[in-house]
Amino acid sequence: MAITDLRQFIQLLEKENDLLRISDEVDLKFDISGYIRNTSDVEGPALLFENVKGYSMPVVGGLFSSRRLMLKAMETTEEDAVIHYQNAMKNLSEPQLVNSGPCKEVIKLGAQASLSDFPIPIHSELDSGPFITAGVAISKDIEDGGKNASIYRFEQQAERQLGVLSPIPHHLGLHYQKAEALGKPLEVAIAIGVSPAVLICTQWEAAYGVNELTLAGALQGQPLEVVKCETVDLEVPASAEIIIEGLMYPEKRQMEGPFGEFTGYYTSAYPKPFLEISAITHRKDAIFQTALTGLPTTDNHVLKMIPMEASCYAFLKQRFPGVNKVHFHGAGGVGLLAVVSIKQHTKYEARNMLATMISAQGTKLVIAVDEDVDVFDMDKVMWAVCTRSQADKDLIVLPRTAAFQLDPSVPEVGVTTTMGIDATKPYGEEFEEVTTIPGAEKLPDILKLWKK
Ligand SMILES: Cc1cc2nc3c(=O)[nH]c(=O)nc-3n(C[C@H](O)[C@H](O)[C@H](O)COP(=O)(O)O)c2cc1C
Ligand SMILES: [Mn+2]
Repeated sequence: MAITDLRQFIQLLEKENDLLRISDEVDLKFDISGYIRNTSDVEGPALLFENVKGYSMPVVGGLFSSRRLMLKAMETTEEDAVIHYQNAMKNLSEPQLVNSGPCKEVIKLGAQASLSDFPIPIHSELDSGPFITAGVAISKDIEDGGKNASIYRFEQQAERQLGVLSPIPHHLGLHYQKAEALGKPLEVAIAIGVSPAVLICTQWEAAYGVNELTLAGALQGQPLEVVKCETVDLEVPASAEIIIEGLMYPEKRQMEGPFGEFTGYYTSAYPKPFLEISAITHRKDAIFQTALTGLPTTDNHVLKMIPMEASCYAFLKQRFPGVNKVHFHGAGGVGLLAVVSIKQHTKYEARNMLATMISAQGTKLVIAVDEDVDVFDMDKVMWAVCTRSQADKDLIVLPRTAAFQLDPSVPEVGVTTTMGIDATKPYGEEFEEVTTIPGAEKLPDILKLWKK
């Protein structure tokens, strides 16, 4: 069954005992993010907060707090996830325009619209205020109409004002830059509480001008239904819980931040553009969705993993057919740490692959392992590093390359050093035998026995 809205995903999680309802009263300030922090750290259930202090609207969060939940959202398995995502990228489908949808049950225009109606959480200690963290911003190029849909953080600055972080070359930032250069306001709509496919499609690193929403239909196995907005010329997912519409005017800035980011550190405050809200529409019994960002691993990291792995796998496979699996580990936040398993066909093939990754991909640490090592199991990856590599011959260091902006360890802005560790067995040489226990995999599942 295709999941086409947030509620169906919540139902699925509840049915599979992966949703916990929190009926104790929670405060918007730190309680919701605290609970999500804790469930993220134990790869626990997604959370539905039914009793948010001062609000009748529930909040759902942590829906992507672990890879297990992400796989459920994609209705796939670990084995098939990357292929599933790649197949979807090959079968894009235009969103289907429909006349109306649940997101139009309540329509509030102009001064009727207010962010105070919505339980927007405050996440980390030094955050400047409440942030919408699971909103998909939809906008288009003011000249050629090319569309974009992606997740950006939005700071609640006033009743009808949201600060926007979309630094160039991110596409909302480019849309705004173009509109501003022409002295015109940019129309933006933000969809909150959408089908998992809509959130996941936004993490596809699609080229400028490509509408990420064309991937959502392919991911969810049926066309994405969209409706026209009330006050801006944009189309938004019909089944969304909440839609915020507004304009980003040229030459206007306000201080935004700090905010606890996915690096595990705060990004500091500086003046940024903002959205002036022209309308809010929502379901009658809307559910507000939030996502945690912060010290790995959080929703923010998990949402990016499979899309990044799918792109990187396709890139590496062209040049290195022996590449088996690619995993971007959350600790690298997500782009800075990758593990690649490879079946080598020539001596030093893994080294060539590492050199490619640490230069072309800008990943700070890439570890190559043999096919018998599970790239998702860091214990086994580190075992391979400790028992199959020697630093004097298996470490590749590439000094002075372009840096990921938010890495606080860089010696100067924009500059970093990347490295690769070849933890594969030497090609074509005898190596020690790995210990195994014959038939262990055929014995009854311990966890199932234990739970009985
Ligand atoms: C939960 C979450 C929050 C994010 N917040 C931001 C943000 O505030 N600003 C930003 O530029 N990118 C943010 N991103 C990353 C972008 O969504 C991602 O890089 C996307 O591919 C950019 O799309 P674009 O190339 O269309 O701009 C976030 C991602 C996730 C999963
Ligand atoms: Mn884009």
